[in-house]
Amino acid sequence: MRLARHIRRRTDAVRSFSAPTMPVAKRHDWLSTLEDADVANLNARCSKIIEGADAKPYNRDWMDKCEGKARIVAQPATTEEVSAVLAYCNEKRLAVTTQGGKTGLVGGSVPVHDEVILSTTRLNTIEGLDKDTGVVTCGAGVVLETLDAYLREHDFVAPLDLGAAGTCTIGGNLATNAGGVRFVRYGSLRGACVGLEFVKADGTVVDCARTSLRKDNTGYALPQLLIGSEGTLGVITKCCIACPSLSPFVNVAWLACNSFDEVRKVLTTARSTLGEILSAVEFLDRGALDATLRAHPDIEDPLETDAPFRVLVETAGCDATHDAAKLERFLEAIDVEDGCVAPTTSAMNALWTLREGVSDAMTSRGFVYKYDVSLPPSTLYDLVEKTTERLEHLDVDVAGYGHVGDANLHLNVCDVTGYREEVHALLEPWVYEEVARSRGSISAEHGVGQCKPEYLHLNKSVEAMDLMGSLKKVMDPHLILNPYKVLPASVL
Ligand code: FAD
Ligand code: 2HG
Ligand code: ZN
Repeated sequence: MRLARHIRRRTDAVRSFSAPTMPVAKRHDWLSTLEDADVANLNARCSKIIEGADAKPYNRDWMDKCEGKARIVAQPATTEEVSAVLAYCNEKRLAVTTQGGKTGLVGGSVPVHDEVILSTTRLNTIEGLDKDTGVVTCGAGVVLETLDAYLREHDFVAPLDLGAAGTCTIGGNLATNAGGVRFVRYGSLRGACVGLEFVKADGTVVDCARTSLRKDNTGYALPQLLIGSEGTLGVITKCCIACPSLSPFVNVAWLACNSFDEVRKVLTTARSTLGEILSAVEFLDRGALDATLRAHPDIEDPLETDAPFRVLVETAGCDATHDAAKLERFLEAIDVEDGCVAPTTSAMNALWTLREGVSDAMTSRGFVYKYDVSLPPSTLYDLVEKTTERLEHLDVDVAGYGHVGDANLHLNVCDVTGYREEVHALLEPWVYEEVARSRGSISAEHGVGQCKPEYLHLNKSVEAMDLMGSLKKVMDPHLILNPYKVLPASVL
């Protein structure tokens, strides 16, 4: 029993710049083009403006798939500067893309054309923690791992955790309503966020972050509008997040399963035997495991079996003896091919690296088509099998992994030869239509970004999409905020 924390290296956000980019939406003709006079005006309003070659890395996304052509990056240090930048851009009809850690996986954080990039990374002050309520107040640009480290010093933890924690920002997490590996324990960030300060497109600062109260039912929940809005409704500048207490005793079990049904049984048994100490249930298939093992030659799979699935079950509790007894009961109750419990903190970290390293391993190997879907648990893995069959004649790697505890599958198809129209056409819209046929969601946790607006109708009714368009026009009448993202042009 030990106090554990897996440490991630910083996600390398700048890759080779050599992969081809995806097809993009046509530029809106109502938006202006940035002139030299605008740059001078923005320089007067914002304490840091990045220009020219230095702006290039901010234009290319983490996956090396999407590239914009922004001339400048505004990096405000205060809410007032954010407000001044937006007020100016709104008046001049200059489009703005807000960017946090740029780890988003749907091309939401980079411009599509020549939008001004508004980087939040200097809004990185942690204002404080209310130890009575567990509510932490901080700037939107605080890196998730930094926030979590701060909280741990005070015996609290962030209510979410994900593989990009060393780079992503809490503002980006909120803007995408990120899920991650603790969702099964702490639920959605929507529940944890008790206050937000945000800036509307016209520069108005809306302060709903004045309190660290956990309960406040005074009318419309405005922060909820911003959560998951992916930079299309406003810029989040500050947040108040209710954080759980630290559960210091952590265990990680690594199990080999022969079928996806076996994986599902592990999940139900974990829920019933581990109860409140269950803190993660993740799975990988053979394709994902091979990719991550290849990328981490220093790490060995402790299980020698060829069984096609691995499940990572983590517990985190406050009483080492009680936790050990529960874990024992869980291990006795499951029927799997093989399994082990990590004997040391470094062994735990290695297992987490195998799981969280899959995304990076796939992306480093070639061009990756990524699908992040929710499906009914009983048919969750069928999509991976059908995809493998559909692409059998092509030389591509298919991997299925994800947050099985939340019925969230990540389907990755990697083509080492680069982007191929033929592969793309076989995958889309087919994958999204398959998901819709199974009554799943085409975006479980990554959002819509620039990759999926044209498929939004598969999850939203006409009336719901129209209302989304109306809300957009109320919040951002000149449609300058993150254009070409989330909403299809048809509802604007
Ligand atoms: P960015 O990528 O910079 O931006 C994402 C979106 O939010 C953009 O649309 C942007 O315009 C908007 N935005 C950013 N900041 C603000 C703000 N302050 N105000 C308004 N809009 C804003 N996601 C998960 O949900 N679960 C996972 O388990 C997970 N694992 C990942 C693992 C890896 C290795 C990587 C690379 C990514 C992973 N992601 C995961 C995706 C990504 O990390 C999350 O979506 C994260 O929340 C994005 O945060 P960011 O600061 O990098 O935001
Ligand atoms: C994960 O859970 C992330 O590892 C990334 O959400 C998934 O890259 C992906 O497809
Ligand atoms: Zn994920």
